[in-house]
Amino acid sequence: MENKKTLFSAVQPSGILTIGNYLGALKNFKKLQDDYNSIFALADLHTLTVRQEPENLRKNTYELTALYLACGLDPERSIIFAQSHVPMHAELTWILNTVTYPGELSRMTQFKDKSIKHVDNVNMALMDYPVLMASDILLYQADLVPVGADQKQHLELTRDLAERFNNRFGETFIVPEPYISGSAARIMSLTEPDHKMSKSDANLNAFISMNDEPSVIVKKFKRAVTDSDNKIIVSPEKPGITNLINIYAAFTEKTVSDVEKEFEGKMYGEFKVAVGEAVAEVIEPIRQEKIKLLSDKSYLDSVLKSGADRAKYLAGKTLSKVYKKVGLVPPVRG
Ligand code: ATP
Ligand code: LTN
Repeated sequence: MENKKTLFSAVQPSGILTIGNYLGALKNFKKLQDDYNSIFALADLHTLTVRQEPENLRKNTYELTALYLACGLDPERSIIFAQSHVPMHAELTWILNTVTYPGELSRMTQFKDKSIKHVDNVNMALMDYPVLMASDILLYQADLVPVGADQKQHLELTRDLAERFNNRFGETFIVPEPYISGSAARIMSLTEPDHKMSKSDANLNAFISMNDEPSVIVKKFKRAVTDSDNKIIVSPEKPGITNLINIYAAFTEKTVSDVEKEFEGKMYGEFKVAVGEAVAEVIEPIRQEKIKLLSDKSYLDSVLKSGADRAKYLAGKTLSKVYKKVGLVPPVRG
């Protein structure tokens, strides 16, 4: 590893990603990967916290691997791997569970939301989700963790657990910093702009998937919910149009105020088409590249294999240190 700080992040292979995931996470992964020793996981164990069709989970795992690569993550420069291929994640979770209190987990917003959404399957792993996430991050001694705004609370818990462990057993973990980027960190639904855009939304018009073709993207933006006046400005009273401005600004790399100026006096209809076209222009080459990559599963397997080998080496070092600190007798070698 080069003498740089370490970056870790992960995404769940729980479905086809949306432009929310792209702007909140993947786009920043690419931007930051060269400035850090970068490690990107597919959080497949996290995905099991809600019911999955096994066949879909397998398919989505390859989809996400291909998407990582299509978005510009480079397996030569960054470590790309599946969480379940590196057993230390589950092992460190057990140890961190010993310094985590149930009350801390039951008040997590995501746990409360998902408990309502999956009322027939509120399982222990769903509650323990943030501890597995803390293990992901702390195993690699990560300094920086790029995520969307919805993950901020989990990052705070990670920091608390790292500090608590360090206080109890002596300096062991680096306490990581979140990286949450501005107005693109929380992209909202196109049909209910007061809700987060989510890949698991039952209404397909609520989100733009990374698999949507250009004509579909433009059509969905034309239908996006806005308000009845015609001012293209950011305002808390205008969540729909604010969301579209944020999306347009992020995809064209313009500032929000430049976008407001660009569309001053224009009609919503014209603006919505411009947003759709700007999004499609970025997404379409990624989609094409992903299709190409998906046709070579053995290449994707080889990327995950070499990523897991490198990840295991780093994770093993931290886990040995942790086991020693808590007083577990190391196994005799040979
Ligand atoms: P689900 O919608 O199925 O609950 P999710 O998309 O929220 O899942 P992940 O796939 O694990 O969950 O999210 C991956 C990354 O995308 C995380 O960093 C998350 O913060 C970010 N993200 C998710 N939704 C949005 C959004 N609407 N806007 C910005 N970032 C987002
Ligand atoms: N819970 C995250 C995905 C995730 C993650 C991580 C993100 C799992 N482990 C470690 C950053 C660091 C989510 O985005 N829903």
